[in-house]
Amino acid sequence: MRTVKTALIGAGFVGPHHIEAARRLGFVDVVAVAGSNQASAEAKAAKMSIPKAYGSYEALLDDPEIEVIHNCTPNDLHLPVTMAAIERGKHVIADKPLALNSADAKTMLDAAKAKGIVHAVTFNYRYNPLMQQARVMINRGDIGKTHWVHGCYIQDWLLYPNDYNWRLEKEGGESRCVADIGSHWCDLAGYITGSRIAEVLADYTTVYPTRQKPKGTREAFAQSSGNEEFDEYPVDTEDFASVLLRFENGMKGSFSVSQVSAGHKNGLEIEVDGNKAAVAWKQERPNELWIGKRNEPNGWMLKDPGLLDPSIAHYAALPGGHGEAWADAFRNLLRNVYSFISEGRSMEADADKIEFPTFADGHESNCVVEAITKSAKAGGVWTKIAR
Ligand code: SOE
Repeated sequence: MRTVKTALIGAGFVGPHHIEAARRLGFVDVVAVAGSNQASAEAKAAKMSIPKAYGSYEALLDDPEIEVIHNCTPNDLHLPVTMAAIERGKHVIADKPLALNSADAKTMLDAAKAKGIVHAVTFNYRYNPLMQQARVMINRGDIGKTHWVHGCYIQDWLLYPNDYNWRLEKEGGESRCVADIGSHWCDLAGYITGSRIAEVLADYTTVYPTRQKPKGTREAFAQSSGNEEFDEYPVDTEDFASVLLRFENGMKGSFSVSQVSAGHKNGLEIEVDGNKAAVAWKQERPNELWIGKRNEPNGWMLKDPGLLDPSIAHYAALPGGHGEAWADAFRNLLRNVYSFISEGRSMEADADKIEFPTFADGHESNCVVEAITKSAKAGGVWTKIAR
C-alpha cells in the first residue's frame, strides 16, 4: 500500500483520535498539524510527535507534501477550512457535522466533486463490527419487514451550568445537541436500515438559559475546576430533544438526545424492530448485539469474526472475547478512506468501491438536522426533509 501523507487541522477532543486511528493503519504518515497560532501548533505537534507545526490552516494547506487533511475544527470553521483544502486539491476527512447548515454542506459537496478530491465525513459508529453485522441481517431479511427504529444518544458532560464548550456558542450553529450527536444517531439509523428519513417532528428543551463561560477555552468532556472566573453567557440551543421520524420506506422512528443526563457518558443506543425479530446495540457495550425473538429465547451475538457475516468479518480485527470499541471503529472507517486514496481511486469512476460516508452523507445529515430544528422552532410540527 502506498504511504499517504496527511495532516491535522484542529486538535481539540477528537483531532488526536483521528491521528491515532490513522497511524494504526501502517501506511499513513502524519506530517503536520495546524493550530490557531504557532505556539499552540508547536505544543500540539510535540505532544503528538508530528514533525511540522503551522500557526494557521492556510500555511499548512500550502505544504505540497500534504495530500490529505483532517478537518477537526469547531463547526464555524468547517466551511472555510474545507473549501481552502479543496481549492488546493487536498483530500478532506471532515468531522461531523459537515457544515453549520445544508447550504454550506452543498457548497462543500459540489466543490469536492468538481475538484475530484476524495471527501469523507466521520460517522464512525457505522464501523463497529456489530453495526455492520446488524446492517447485513436487516438487509438480508433476518428480522423481517422493519417497522420501527428507536433509541437514544445521551451524555452528561454538559449537565452543570458551569460545564462549557464552544458548541454552546452562537458560532456553533442553530442546533447543538441534535447537530452534535443526533446527527450520529440519524446517520446510523438510515445506514443500517437502508432507508432515508422523509419527515420529522421534534421538541427541544434548553435547561439552562445561561451558562458560566470560563475566561479560557475548554474541550468536550473537560470538567470545570470549580474556581475559574467566568461570564454569564446566554444560550438558546437544545440541551436535550425528542424526535419522531417517518422514513421513505414507511418505517417509523423515534429517538432522544441529551447532554444533560447524569450518569450517561456516551450512551448511543439503537434498536430496529421487524415483523419477525429485532436487533439492538449499545455503544457502551459494543461487543454485544441483542437479538429479540417472539417464540424462542432472545439471543446475544458477541463480536467474533467467526460469527460475523463473511462480507463484513474484516471489521473485527481480534478474535472473540477480545473487546473492540470506539477507537477500533474509527480505525475501520479511516482504513476504508485511506485505502481508497492509497489505491488512487476516483470518487466518480470507483463510486461502487466507496465504503465510507462522503460529503453527500454529510449534506444529508445537515438537511435532517435542519428539518428537526425547524420543526422544534415551529412548536413541533411534521416537517419534510428539504434536500
Ligand atoms: C461530544 O458530544 C462528542 O465528542 C461528539 O462530538 C462526538 O461526535 C461523539 O462521538 C462523542 O461525543
